[in-house]
Amino acid sequence: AANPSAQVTVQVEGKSVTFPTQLYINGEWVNGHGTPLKSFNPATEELITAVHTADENDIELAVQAAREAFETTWSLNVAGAERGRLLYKFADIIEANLDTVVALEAADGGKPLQWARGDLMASLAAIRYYAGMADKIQGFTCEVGDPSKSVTVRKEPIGVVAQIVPWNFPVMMWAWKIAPALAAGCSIIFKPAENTPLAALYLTKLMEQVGWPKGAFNLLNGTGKVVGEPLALHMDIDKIAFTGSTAVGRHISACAAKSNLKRVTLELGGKSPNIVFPSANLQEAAKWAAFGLFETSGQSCIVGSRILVHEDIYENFVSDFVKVVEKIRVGKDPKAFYGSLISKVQFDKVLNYIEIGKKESKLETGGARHGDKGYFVQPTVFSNVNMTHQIAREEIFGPVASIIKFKDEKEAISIANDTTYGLAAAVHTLDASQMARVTRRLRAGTVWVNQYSVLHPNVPFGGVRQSGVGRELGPNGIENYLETKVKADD
Ligand code: TXE
Repeated sequence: AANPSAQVTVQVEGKSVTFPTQLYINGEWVNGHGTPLKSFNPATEELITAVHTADENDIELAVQAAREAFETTWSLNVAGAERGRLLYKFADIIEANLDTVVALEAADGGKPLQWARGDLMASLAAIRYYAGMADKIQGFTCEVGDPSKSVTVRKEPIGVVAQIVPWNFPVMMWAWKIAPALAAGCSIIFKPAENTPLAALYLTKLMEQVGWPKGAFNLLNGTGKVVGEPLALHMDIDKIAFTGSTAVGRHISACAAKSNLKRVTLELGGKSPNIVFPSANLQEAAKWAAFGLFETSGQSCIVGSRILVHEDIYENFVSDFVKVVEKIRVGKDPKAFYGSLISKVQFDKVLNYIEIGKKESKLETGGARHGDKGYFVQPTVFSNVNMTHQIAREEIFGPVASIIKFKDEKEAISIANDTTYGLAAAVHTLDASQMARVTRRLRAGTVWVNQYSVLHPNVPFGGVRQSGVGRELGPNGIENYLETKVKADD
């Protein structure tokens, strides 16, 4: 297929938006030589636009540009305070164009506008957090036995980094990745998900107003196979940061090992437990359980898709929870709590899990498509689920809750940890000693207490076990982009 024009004007969420569709390499918009990608609005199933994609040679040019910038005009040649200033300036420019980015994000991902706006605010917070950190990267000196000598331990940017993100939070995942890397002084080759390329194109256009040295940031669209994998295998990329499925994360890790042992950070899938004990405020627990599962149509890595409930309160909780869930509004209007799934593929996958669930357990509510246009799925709740069921073991990535009964604290912990994942978990209890015992034993990167899905830019986020490697956000987020160098004088 022929490439789309270099710049397009599209109608999204009632707004007319103009942005480039090309690749951004070495500070210039250039044609891609790969097969163009089509981006659809999953809420309407309509084509928004096609975008250029990279081929092998385009990837090579981007890596060379990133390397050249790293060695000459960027990284150690630019003071931390200046790197921070650029990021603050960028955040201000994004904020001045917020409505446009929100509209693109909402249309490309099928989200209600107010949720896209929330994602944007969180993204700005992350950019500003790392802007403030750019001039606070510190090493130390220490004596080395001989009191007349000492060594200096410095933190230096890792080098050229590739960043690959998924489609569920296109702008937020972009911000979590580019902000710490640019604050650290790395140069970047960024690849959006093939389903959601639009916001990154527009944001890159805004980025040009800031004045980064050319080559510090490069944007390549394309599929995982054609663009993602060559980045993971590239001999001159020093680090790869990935968010996506566990299967692809494992593959990226293998590619890194097989090529140049580039550093790898991974943020992968989950099957997070949300445990409700009898002492909890059940109404509150039901609300948090619904919030923590149905946000973004259940297409979030942290969703509490296994709701574990004590047998004494099981019946009551199920009935409270179903009442809350039946009030959830699905759609794209301002009152909607969640929008459509991202694609036909995900829609079919989720509906298939729902059919499996109907055979394995008891359907309490939902269980079908919502409406007849767009990939919307009703909020769906299954009870009488146990850990032999497929819907309790596999990541569904849709608005589907499994409610599992437990008899005591020990069994709750054992069911909660009976997964290969370990991204998040939550405990609902008003018993302080139980809270302490259970949070300590849960194998997860984040354990919420009497809440769910609450993230902050200054708090590390990531998974244990097969949910990932490393942490984003907080001070850990910038460490991912730094190496330690020792200077030992004679
Ligand atoms: O993810 P992929 P998909 C889970 C969720 C979902 C399932 C499939 O369960 O249903 O994964 O979604 C790039 N080398 N999550 O297929 O394939 C790809 O281009 C390098 C959880 O969309 O992992 C995209 O940019 N890169 C998750 C990114 O990986 C490759 C969010 C994610 O796509 C590649 C998304 C390859 N060989 C899905 N293959 C979360 N943690 O939130 C693909 N990619």
